[in-house]
Amino acid sequence: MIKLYDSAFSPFARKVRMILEHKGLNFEAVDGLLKSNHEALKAVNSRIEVPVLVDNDLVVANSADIVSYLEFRYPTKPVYPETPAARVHARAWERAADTLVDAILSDISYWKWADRQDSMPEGLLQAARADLRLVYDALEKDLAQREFVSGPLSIADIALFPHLASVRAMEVEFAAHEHPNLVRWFKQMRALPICAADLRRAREFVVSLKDRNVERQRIFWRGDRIEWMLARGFHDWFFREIQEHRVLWPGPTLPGSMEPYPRVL
Ligand SMILES: N[C@@H](CCC(=O)N[C@@H](CS)C(=O)NCC(=O)O)C(=O)O
Repeated sequence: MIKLYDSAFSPFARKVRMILEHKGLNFEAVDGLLKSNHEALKAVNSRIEVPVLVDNDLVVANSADIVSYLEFRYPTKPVYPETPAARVHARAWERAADTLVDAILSDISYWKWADRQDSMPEGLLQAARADLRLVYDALEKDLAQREFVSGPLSIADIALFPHLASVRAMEVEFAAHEHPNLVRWFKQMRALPICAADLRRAREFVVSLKDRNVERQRIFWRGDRIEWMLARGFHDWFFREIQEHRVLWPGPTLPGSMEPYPRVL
């Protein structure tokens, strides 16, 4: 029995859920970011982050590690490419999606969903546009030669999709006159059943956000998102966030003991 601590709002959880669906695996999804599920999530991941995958008594946290576990344990319909070069390329894109694209898009998203009265610091959106352009240019180059980012459909495409699906809403979109192959790729991805289902869940989540008991007062910050904010010069803004108690930090986390995890749900 597979259980996924999920959230339709988390690009990392969305990546894992799409891979479970791609592989045709049965699983139960629990919204781990609902406040009512925090204790259950904390019992399997003391960082209190989604996604976490529980496969019988085995707990796997961190999306890239979950994907790697799923590839090893359920190898049918692989998402890691076969050739060494393509595999390295696809994993590098997964990492770029997880650490760079996520950081930029998260850091400009707070004024869209968090419960706050201020507006985005001046220059932040421009910094996001400049850095995302580098991403779009690199993808355009790769996609000029291939149907998907690393050849056949792979972890690269699935990791990038949830992020790139939000760029229009975040006002940092790419366009056909500059990035025609990227636009072609996005349309092709959007039509895949796993992506169409993902978009439906994400839209439903956004529409019902105000009625959901999720944290919207304080923002959960961690490594890459802080790095991008500081590296782009918004340290004063960030330190004010800390001083004004609008920051939540992840808990410390260590590998489990290889014992069965505590059953909470
Ligand atoms: N490195 C982790 C990152 C996961 C992550 O950042 N999860 C966020 C949602 S996107 C989270 O659970 N944050 C806790 C919160 O928002 O309360 C992974 O790849 O799984």
